[in-house]
Amino acid sequence: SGLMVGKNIVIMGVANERSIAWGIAKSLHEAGANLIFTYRKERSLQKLTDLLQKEGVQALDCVPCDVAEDASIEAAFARIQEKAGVIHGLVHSIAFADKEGLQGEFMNTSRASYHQAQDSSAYSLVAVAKEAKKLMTEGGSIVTQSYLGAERVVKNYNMMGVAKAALEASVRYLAEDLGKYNIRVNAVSAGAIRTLSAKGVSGFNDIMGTIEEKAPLRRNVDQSEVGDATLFLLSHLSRGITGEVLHVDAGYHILG
Ligand code: 0WD
Repeated sequence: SGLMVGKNIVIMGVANERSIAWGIAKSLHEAGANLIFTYRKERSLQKLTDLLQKEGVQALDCVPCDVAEDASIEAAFARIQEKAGVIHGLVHSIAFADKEGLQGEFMNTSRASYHQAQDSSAYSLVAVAKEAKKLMTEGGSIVTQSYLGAERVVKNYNMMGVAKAALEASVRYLAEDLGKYNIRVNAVSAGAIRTLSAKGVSGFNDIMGTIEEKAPLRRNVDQSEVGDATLFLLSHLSRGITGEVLHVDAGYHILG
């Protein structure tokens, strides 16, 4: 469909072909959007370049951005402004936690790991929203990626669950701040998907097995389903929705 023709969308967080952000990129590309990517590691740029070529996607630009550094965020958005002028959407698909923090008891989380998880996974949305707003002069839509561990205790998810809770609260506060500029802010809460980041979560296979057995749809979700839901939240079709957390998890979250 041509749902996103003429729309410039920034996608942050493609590390490889399994990344949720890459599933989102494919949905947006099919809908006709112009895409701008940001990456952190050089390795990710290489993967991204290969993926774009393989899929025949012509990106407007691929821009380095480490969301842990304000200067990096500012430089990235200055370059995006030069290339695109106006942007209409932003996809934040970024999180980081050290592996030691994703096992055992939450109580043992160190101050340093806790701060790093909050900074990379929750504050980063606030920091990029502020820069994106300056380029969203025709209104816009910002979508981030969350997880059930924000709402419930999910074994081993620990401080990342606390960071996702902060992320979802940030979505609501940003939605209030930015609504007057016709900029919407929402989150997708995705089910478990095998990606590079997921490798860091202990017991991830068990989680996927439980979902397959118990979720209303009796299966896990994939990147294309998260991609299509994110496309909806970025598009005109969701124009009445802001401050929302949309579960794309085969219904798993409704279970007691
Ligand atoms: O089951 C899952 N995989 C779920 C993931 C279920 C529900 C939610 N999510 C969330 C994650 O928590 C994250 O917020 O989706 C988002 C994307 O995760 P993913 O697709 O599972 O993970 P991955 O493919 O590893 O991409 C994460 C990217 C990586 O890119 P780079 O270029 O750095 O390799 O986030 C990046 C991470 O490194 N990232 C950063 N990017 C810029 N600056 C930073 C940073 N400081 N820290 C991490």
